[in-house]
Amino acid sequence: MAAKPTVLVTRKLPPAVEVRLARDYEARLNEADRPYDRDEILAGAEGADALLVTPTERIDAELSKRLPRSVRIIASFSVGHEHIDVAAATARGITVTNTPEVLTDATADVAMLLLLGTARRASEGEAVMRQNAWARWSTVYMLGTQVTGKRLGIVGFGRIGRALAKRARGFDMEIHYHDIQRAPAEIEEGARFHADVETMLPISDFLSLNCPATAETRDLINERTIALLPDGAIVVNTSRGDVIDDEALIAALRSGKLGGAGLDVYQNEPNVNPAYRTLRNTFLLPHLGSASHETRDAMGFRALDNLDAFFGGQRPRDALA
Ligand code: 8YV
Repeated sequence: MAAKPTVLVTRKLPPAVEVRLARDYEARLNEADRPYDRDEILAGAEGADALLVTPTERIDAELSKRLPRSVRIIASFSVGHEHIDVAAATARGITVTNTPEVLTDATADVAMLLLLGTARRASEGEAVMRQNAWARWSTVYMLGTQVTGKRLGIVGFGRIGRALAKRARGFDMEIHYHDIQRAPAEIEEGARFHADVETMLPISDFLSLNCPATAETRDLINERTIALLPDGAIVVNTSRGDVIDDEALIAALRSGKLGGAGLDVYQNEPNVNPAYRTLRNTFLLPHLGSASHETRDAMGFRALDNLDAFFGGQRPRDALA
């Protein structure tokens, strides 16, 4: 029987995924789950056939070049792949894969949670209960914004943006979206397309960011674009922190230009801009978009399916580039 391929696994994976890994591969596991630095990745990759990584590892062009020749595939446990310079890896003859589709519903659920949680001041309400600070009920106590009937602008109408639209329709929201290209009518299901994000912002009572982090989307939410939103608008982000200029968003939350922000992703995670924590009108989660048992297992299995295909001599279904 042929030797099992060796895989450097940079982070701890869900138990069922590690069991399958150990069955089919010579797995170099990270039991302590302490993120590896560049030298540790390089040392661990020595003689390995594959890397199984997450967004906490940055595989940029320089690191790609220094990877041992033995490494032929990098499977990422994520749909986002901005942490890997795919072109540089491809130039080295390394295949790169991600895990699309399996986290669509979980992430759209969290986007809807952020939307509702921010609109209805769930963080503030929860804090009052936990601090035993609820003095009395009143007709005007902790009033929020209702989502029913409001206009939702979705930036990025890919799988997650569409799944959010489906959920928001259940709340009778009016759906608008901006993407590079218009979706077919059967996918739009009445959602209104905006070729320019500038035309969508002024009608977005709620704005959800569901686009990948690229050079084009970096700081998309900035002082200029925030000014285009209706006063009191609510912004939610389940994509990547780099899509938002933190200083501009914080200033708009402070001034009251924006009604609130629901955030699951941040620049420089986990070292989040501390101002977010001090603001009353933020609803904050620690990057939980795909964090359900079912989804994290599915992501791990999808990454393994990609490795299995590759070492079985086929092109993995999620090969990038
Ligand atoms: C995960 C994500 O939390 O898949 C992605 O791109 O951002 C999240 O779903 C994370 O990447 C898991 O590795």
